[in-house]
Order: sequence, then C-alpha cells, then structure tokens
Amino acid sequence: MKLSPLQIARYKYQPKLPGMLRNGIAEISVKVGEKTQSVADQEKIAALFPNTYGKEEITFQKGENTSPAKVHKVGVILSGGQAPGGHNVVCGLYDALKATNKDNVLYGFKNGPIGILKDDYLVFDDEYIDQFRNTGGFDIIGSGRTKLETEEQFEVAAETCKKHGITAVVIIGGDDSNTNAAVLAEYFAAHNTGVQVIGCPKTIDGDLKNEDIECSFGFDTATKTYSELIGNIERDSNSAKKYWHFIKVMGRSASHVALECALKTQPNICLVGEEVAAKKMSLAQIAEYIADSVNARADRGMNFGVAIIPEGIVEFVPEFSVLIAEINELLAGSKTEEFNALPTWDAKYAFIEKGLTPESMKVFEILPQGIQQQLFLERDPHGNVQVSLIESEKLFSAMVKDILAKRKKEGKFNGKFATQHHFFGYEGRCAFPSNFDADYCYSLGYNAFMLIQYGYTGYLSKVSNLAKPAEQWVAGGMPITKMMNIERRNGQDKPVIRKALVELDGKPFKYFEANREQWAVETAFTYPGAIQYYGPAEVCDITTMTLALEKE
Ligand code: FBP
Repeated sequence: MKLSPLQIARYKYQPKLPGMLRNGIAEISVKVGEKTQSVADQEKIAALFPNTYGKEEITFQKGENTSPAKVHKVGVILSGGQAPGGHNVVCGLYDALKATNKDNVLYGFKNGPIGILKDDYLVFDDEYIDQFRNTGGFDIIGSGRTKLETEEQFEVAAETCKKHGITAVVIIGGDDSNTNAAVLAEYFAAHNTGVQVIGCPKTIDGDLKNEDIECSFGFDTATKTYSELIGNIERDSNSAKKYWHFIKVMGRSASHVALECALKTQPNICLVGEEVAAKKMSLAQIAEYIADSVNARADRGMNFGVAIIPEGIVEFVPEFSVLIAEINELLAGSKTEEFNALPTWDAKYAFIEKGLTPESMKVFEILPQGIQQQLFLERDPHGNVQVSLIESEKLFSAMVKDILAKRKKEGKFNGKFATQHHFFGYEGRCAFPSNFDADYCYSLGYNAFMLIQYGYTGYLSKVSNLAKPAEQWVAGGMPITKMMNIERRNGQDKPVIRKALVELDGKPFKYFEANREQWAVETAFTYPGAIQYYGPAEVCDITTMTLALEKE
C-alpha cells in the first residue's frame, strides 16, 4: 500500500493523554464520587436496570493501582456512521491493555454489532494496529448499523464472549448504540455472564452530549473539514461575486454541525432546525427570510452570498412533517403499486391531490417539481419517504428564486440570483482526525480500559474539561443510566439516552443570534483554512467554538 507523507508523519504522532493518565497504569487509582440518578423518570429506569442503576460517577487520579490482577480479553465494536478518531479509540484501548499485560487480548468484531452476533472478528497485534494510528475511517474493523437490542441477540453475544473467554466489550457509538450498550450491560449482569460493557461517545452530529459528556468525538474534525470547504467557497463567492452558494451539511437530526460551521465561517445565512421548530416556521417563511438577505445584499451591489442548511431541516418544519406523514399514509400497503402504475406525472399528481388534506396540498404545491417527485419516487423499503434524501439546499434556493422573481415584477428586487449547490457530509467523516480528536479518542480508549480493569460495567468512558489543554483533561466514567429518560419509540415507552438538540438559550446559539443580522447583509466571511496537524498549539490543538463558548 502506498502511503501519503501525512500518513507516515501521523503514524509517529503520540496522542496526548489527560495528565492523570500519564504516569503509567500502575499509578492510576479511582476516586469514587456520588451515586447517580437518571436525568428523568428515575423510578422507571431504576426498575428496568436493577443491576446497573444508581452507581457512582468515578474519576481517575494519580495513586496506586488497586485493581485485581487478571488476563483481560476484550472485544471492541464500531457502531453507526464513521467519525474521525475511531481508530484512535481502538489504539488507546489496545495500548492500555498491552501496557498492563502483554498477554491481554483485543478482539475486533467486524462490520459493526453484527460482528459479535456472527462471531466475525480479528485479533489485534502491533503490526496490524500500527497501520491505523491517527488515521481517519473505521476500516480498521468496519462499522455497521445493526442494532443490538433483543434478548435473542444478547444471548448470542454472550455465547460469543464465552467461546473466546471475553470478559468485556467496548461499544463505540452514538446515543442509540450507547443506549443499547446499557441494556446489554444490564442483561450480562442479570445473567451473571461476567462480561462488562463500556461505551464510548461517537458521532460527527454532536448530538450525544449532556452535562457529563462535553462532546462526541468526530464533531471537531468533521466541522473543521466542512468549515474549511465553506470558507473556500466564501472566498470564491467574494472573488467572483456572481453566485449564491446553498450548502447543506450533515446532521441527521440536530443542527450542531451547521451552527458550528456558521460560527467558524460567518456566512450570510445559517438555518437552525431547532429554531425553525420553536418558532413553528413554514417553508415559505424560511424562504422569505433567505430572500430578504439576498435582496438586501443586492441593494448594496452584492449579488453573491453563502447559506448553510442543516441536513435535518425539513423535519423541523411542522407543516412539512404533517405532509410527510400524510404521504406515508397515502401510499401505505398496496396503494404504492396503484400509484406506481399511473402512466404520467399528471395522473400521479391528480392521485396526490385527491389524497392529501387541503393544508398539506398547499405545502406540496409550493415545492419545486423535482422535490415533489422525490417525495413520491424515492422511498425506503417500508415505503416511507426518505427525508434525508431531500435536497433541501435546492428546495430553498428554488423557493427563493420564485420569491425574487415576484419581487422583481413588483420592482422590489433589481439584482441577480445565480446559484450553486453543495452537500458536505461524507467528505468530513473519515478525515485524518484533528489533534483534538486524535488525543480525545486515544484518551477515551485508554480510559475505557481503566474502567474495565477496575471492574465497571454499564459506564460511558468520560473525558472532560476538554476546552482546556489535554494535560488538564479529567478522565473517569459515568453510568449510562444517568443519561437516560423514557421516550416513546415505535409506539412503546423505551429507556433512551436523551438526544442533545441545539439549545436556543445556549451560548453558541446566542452568539450566532447576536451576529447574524450583520452577517446577513454584510460580507463578514471568515476563512478557517485546512486542519493543521503541526505547528503552534493555538492553531493545531484548539477545539470547536461550540465547546469554547459553552465552557466560557
Ligand atoms: P451516526 O449518528 O451513526 O454517527 O451517523 C451520523 C451521520 O453521519 C449523519 O450525519 C448522517 O445523516 C448519517 O450518518 C448518514 O448515514 P449513512 O452513513 O448511513 O448514509
């Protein structure tokens, strides 16, 4: 395999650990904190997790390691979408295991949680793992979206562990995967399997965070990557002065990614789904809001600009959610076949008109035809609309174009409106992890082993104080049940980790809100440039503006 110069250099990078983990494993002791309660629904969660609920928060500190001596066989799983730094979690875990006892073994279950069900695995050694240090991607063992959630699956997982003598499993995933990790930990404890389960917080979306977990890994690198690209586009836009760029960025539900990119690049527009929902904005209102910026800039002779659109935006628009629900209903069961058999789009349109309520039809009518067709033609295996495929960047630019055309006729808009569209998502998920993510992930993995060594289960590897230099980071663990509440999922009450949406009274949004009117009219672009891996710490090691503002 041909290696790039950066890859060779990154192999040699030594990730920074929190100060308290730097003295060698023999010098790490545990400070046991307060007993914990779940964030809500305490009685119900306690009843569902009788063996793992209510445990103490723990912190590691310098001191004699008092954990019992034993040979550890540990399995690791990467779950869900890729996020930069995943390889380093595995490397940190491996290094801590081997530093403790070279007979310890790390198994990697392949292609996500399915690996433990199929007993599909590899055993790590130095030669193999060294090819992945400080690199992006999840290709070290692959990832997948199978969910580990049924008793039958837990039984199979327990069998796999028993077969290999594995006594701990580390699950690297987002809110759903860590919810499942907690349920698995409870099952293993209740059935006296002797297998511990530890979670690690991953997702570029940034929506696995709470008062204990300051951020999920991958968010830093992904948003730096998108912000570099957005900054480059801003500069192009400001040079050519002829295009409005509509840029959609990933973030399936929450708008953290869009907001962080906006804080870094100061575009003219950034939509925030959570605000759209709170203000119950309609599609037309959002389009008017963007058109106002285009109009105001055109009045100042600037027929160019940049708008950031979060991937999940349309689901936050109340009238759009109703429309989607009605479409799903309209095409349920055999009605899809009936619809597909109609020969022309006109015939299909008549079918749609007959089936939707007048309110939803009004929403449907204002959509560009391409989007209308997308809603009906590209559907998932259950026949549901695939909201994530909706090209919202094109939807809004088309709606803005219509508004401006109308304003032109009325003599209110005299500018030009030429557009370009972009979607940044996969570009950032496997980037070389920034120094922050390389350090954070390695620490999460190393720390996960410390939790295993001290016998904890149902805990999330927790590294905090992240806005400070790594030396001052605090390593420890938090019972996953502490982050849980009961939510309605698929018609049932389920214990889940609460997803973190953008808080409209939080400092990152407030900062954005205080500046966006100016950004909408002026050209206040900032150009973050590429991620820097080597150079001064204030350039290379700083993390997100979201975290910096939250921890101010
Ligand atoms: P995770 O929540 O599993 O980390 O994945 C997040 C994400 O990157 C979203 O931003 C995006 O909507 C989705 O994955 C894309 O998923 P897929 O890789 O299945 O296309």
